[in-house]
Amino acid sequence: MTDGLRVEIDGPVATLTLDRPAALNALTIGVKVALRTALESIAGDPAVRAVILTGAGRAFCAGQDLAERDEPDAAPLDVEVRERYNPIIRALRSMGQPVIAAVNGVAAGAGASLAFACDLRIAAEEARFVLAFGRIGLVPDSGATWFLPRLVGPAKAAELALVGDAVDAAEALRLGLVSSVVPGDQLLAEARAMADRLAEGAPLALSLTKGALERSLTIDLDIALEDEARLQGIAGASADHAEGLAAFREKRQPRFSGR
Ligand code: T3D
Repeated sequence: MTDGLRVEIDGPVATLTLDRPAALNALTIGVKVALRTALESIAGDPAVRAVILTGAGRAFCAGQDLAERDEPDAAPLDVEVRERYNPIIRALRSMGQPVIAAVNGVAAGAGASLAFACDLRIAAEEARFVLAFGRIGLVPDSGATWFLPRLVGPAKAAELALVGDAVDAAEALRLGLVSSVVPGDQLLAEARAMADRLAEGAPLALSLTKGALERSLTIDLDIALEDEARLQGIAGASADHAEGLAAFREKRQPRFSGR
């Protein structure tokens, strides 16, 4: 536990819990530094094969801790975003392991952005997403303007970002913003079940797939086809592909090593 972030590694799954429930897990400098450090450390740990990001108490994350904004030595916002928020988003997107956001409650401002930057989102029935930036005269940041149109389409993204109404869990499911909605008391078990399934997958193939999906939205079909061919060359030469083929022939579950 460091500065409002709990890091638990249990077998192949790391669970990161934003843990300042009295402030709805709002992001202080300490939490941002701890989160970035944890993500970068996990990215380099091949024993961790899936990650869960969640919040303690009734919120997922209320975004920037607005109390810190009253401090006289607070950094200008462009510096804060560039130096503290953006590296977290880059870490989430560049790490090979899939990351599941277990959205237990309200996700507001950069808290919503954090959830959007994860590979998968499972929501509790109590969850809601609020693009709260406009309410305090700010623009969506931490990737929100990039992720949201890709997740829900440009028209809905414009409505959510400009009007700023909350999206409840049922609406988030309808929009495709989350994969499933479950009762709050089952959220972590569902996220863990999903993480365990991902952890049984071939790590190299999952990592390459994550990268391909990331690139696919900014390249044309010809480039995507060549990208897939290149990645298949890498995956096809891996020990895990050989193991997958052997397991198929022997009618057993594969045991992937990540090589
Ligand atoms: O600034 C920069 O560095 C640039 C980067 C910006 C990125 C951003 O994230 S900007 C957006 C910042 N976040 C917000 O504007 C959200 C502010 N919070 C809310 O709008 C509401 O709290 C929620 C919609 C999230 C939840 O509403 P509700 O009614 O469920 O809870 P509440 O009563 O408003 O809040 C409960 C407590 O949490 C309360 O404290 P208290 O009165 O019980 O002592 C409240 O002050 C505290 N809290 C909620 N959000 C924050 C917060 N404390 C600090 N920072 C917060 N963001």
